[in-house]
Amino acid sequence: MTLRTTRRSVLLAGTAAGATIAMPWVAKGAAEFQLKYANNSPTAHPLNVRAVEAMERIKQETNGRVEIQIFPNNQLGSDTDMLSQLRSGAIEFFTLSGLILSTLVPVASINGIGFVWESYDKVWPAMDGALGAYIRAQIAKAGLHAFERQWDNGYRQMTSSTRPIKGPDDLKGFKIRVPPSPLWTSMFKAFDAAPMSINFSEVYSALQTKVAEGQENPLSIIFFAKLFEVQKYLSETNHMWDGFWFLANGKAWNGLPADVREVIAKNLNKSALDQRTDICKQNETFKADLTAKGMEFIKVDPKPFREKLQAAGFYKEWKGKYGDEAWAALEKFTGPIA
Ligand code: X2X
Repeated sequence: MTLRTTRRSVLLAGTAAGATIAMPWVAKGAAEFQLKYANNSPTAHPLNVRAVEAMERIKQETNGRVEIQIFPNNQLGSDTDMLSQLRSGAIEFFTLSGLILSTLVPVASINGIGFVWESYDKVWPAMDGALGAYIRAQIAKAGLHAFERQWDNGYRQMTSSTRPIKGPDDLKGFKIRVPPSPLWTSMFKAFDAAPMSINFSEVYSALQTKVAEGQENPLSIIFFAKLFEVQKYLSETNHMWDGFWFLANGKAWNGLPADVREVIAKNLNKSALDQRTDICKQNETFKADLTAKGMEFIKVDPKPFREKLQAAGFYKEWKGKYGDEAWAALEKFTGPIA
């Protein structure tokens, strides 16, 4: 399927769902640099709200030379499709979970190792510091540019339409959707669950048709993608922390004039920080919001989950895969793992 066809067909679907973003700063044919940015997130999600602000500032500060059009909500296809489009240059920008990016840059999933991040006070110094720099250097080797500041996806929670997940034993044989990434599949296999790799663009329908019983995502995604309509139980597992890298096609990025690059980078990095604050603030009210939508929250003890992963050899296996240097860069911030 060509990009053109994909975009047309999905734009139609997007319009029906009210999922388009008004972009008054985009005037077709006017700007010197007309660029495209795509993502998988609902339009009301802080990722898109803050991206809109960044693109407005970028247009202003470049005196109209740069217009970046946003394609939210999988309008251009799944994460897998959009990653191909980014690599081929069909789109210039894309935000992607590091865990999914690991299909191209293996070390990019390292921050997703389960049950290692005590709090955001540990996460951001790592991702803004040496761990993030290490990952970005590997991303650059794959021909992509990652902006310094990562955007927050969040701490992930497990949900289910069939049975509540209270401890690791409840995951036995559980048909859980996971994003396409070896780390996710490996972790849920270690729990003896039955993980199925499905792109986010297909998650709502996979849950609705009960192809999958459950899934796991941060509260913001569960709320804005309306997963509460097709899921009943929400277990507060905080099992992984996940963030979005704001990525550019390396060739397209390096082809832009230095002054333009500076304005784009400055504004994307600023909006990333604003977006992180939004997620934190909204997390305070999501529990009440999702309960009002009919979800039942379950408090869980993370300890038995972690012990199960350890007993299954999960940490040892992934330390071996990432290598000692990367693992040390992680442990520098999380403290000793396993
Ligand atoms: O696919 C998911 O579950 C999501 C939305 O969290 C990611 O982008 C990894």
